Amino acid sequence: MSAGRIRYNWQPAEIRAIYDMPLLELIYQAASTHRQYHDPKQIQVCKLISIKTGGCPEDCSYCAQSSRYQTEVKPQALLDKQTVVDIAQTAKQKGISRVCMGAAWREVKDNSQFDKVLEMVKDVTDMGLEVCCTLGMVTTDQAKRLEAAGLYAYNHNLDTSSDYYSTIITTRTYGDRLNTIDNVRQTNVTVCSGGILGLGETVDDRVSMLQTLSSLNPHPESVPINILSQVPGTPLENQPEVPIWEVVRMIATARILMPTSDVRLSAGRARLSQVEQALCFMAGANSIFSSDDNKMLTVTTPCPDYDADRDMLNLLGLEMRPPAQRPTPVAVHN
Ligand code: SAM
Ligand code: DTB
Ligand code: SF4
Repeated sequence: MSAGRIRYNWQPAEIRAIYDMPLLELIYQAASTHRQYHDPKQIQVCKLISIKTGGCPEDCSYCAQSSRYQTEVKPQALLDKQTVVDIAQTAKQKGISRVCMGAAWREVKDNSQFDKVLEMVKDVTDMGLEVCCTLGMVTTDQAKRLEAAGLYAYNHNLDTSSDYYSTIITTRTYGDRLNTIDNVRQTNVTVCSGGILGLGETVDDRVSMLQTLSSLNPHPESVPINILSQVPGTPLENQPEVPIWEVVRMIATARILMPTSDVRLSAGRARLSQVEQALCFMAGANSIFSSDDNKMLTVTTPCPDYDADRDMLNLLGLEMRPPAQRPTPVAVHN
């Protein structure tokens, strides 16, 4: 294997061979690749803000915010700008360098709500933070408006393989997802796209998703790996827990395939011990989400606390990465 070379043509058999490597060899190779492109002492700590919670018309089988399922999430109106700025200010004081604003929307509509989101993006960007938005599908024109407001990243996950997608979501297609990612790529906004472990997918589905992500040129600058949070009331409420070894294999494989990307240990981290998280960092994860309200986007999914995370990073000799200077994505051809 040519560890560390940037490639856009990884084949399923090659990816499967990486994923199935003896575990310690896999971690060693991922850790080596990680060190070629990143400072391994640095972890980016991000804060999620659910700017518009619940009532979503999509039917994503894992999601607490879909209006199709009875969950403990109560729909709320769009937050006002000052609330968002205050949350971002506290996060900044705690050393957080990136704020991700999520809305439970199928797609962005050109209306006054979008205008308000653009203002939030501008104000939080002006605080010197990296701002990411995850608002559902966007057109190229909407991506350009987000770019003009200063947006640093747009999150739009593939979630799983193209084959398994329709088992999990029926209200949109994999092609819709790729199309939005492509629309964001028409701008200088960076792309954040990853998936979820534990939806009932096979290892080959994971391999297929990683192949799709690593065939994007440029690679997504950010690849979140979520562990399913089994939300009561959703069709996936009884899914078994994902073994930690599979989480580590997925992170390590993502790190080897997409060496320059940030690999984010996202939903599901709250149930991992410090030792398990340290293994994920060794395998190439270099970002986490942290919070002061004990939740990721919604109450269904716990998130560790800023102070606990700072203590953990100190214990491991890791440091919080400052906000990035804005890079310009560059296409590289094989
Ligand atoms: N509505 C927008 C969309 O779907 O693109 C943005 C928000 S959505 C909550 C963002 C991502 O969160 C999803 O793509 C999924 O990967 C992740 N997510 C949502 N619910 C989850 C759960 N119960 N467990 C793990 N990850 C979850
Ligand atoms: C991502 O991949 N994970 C984050 C962020 N992108 C938006 C969201 C996780 C959501 C967990 C479910 C919840 O909080 O309801
Ligand atoms: Fe809506 Fe996003 Fe949840 Fe799907 S994942 S139901 S699009 S909020």
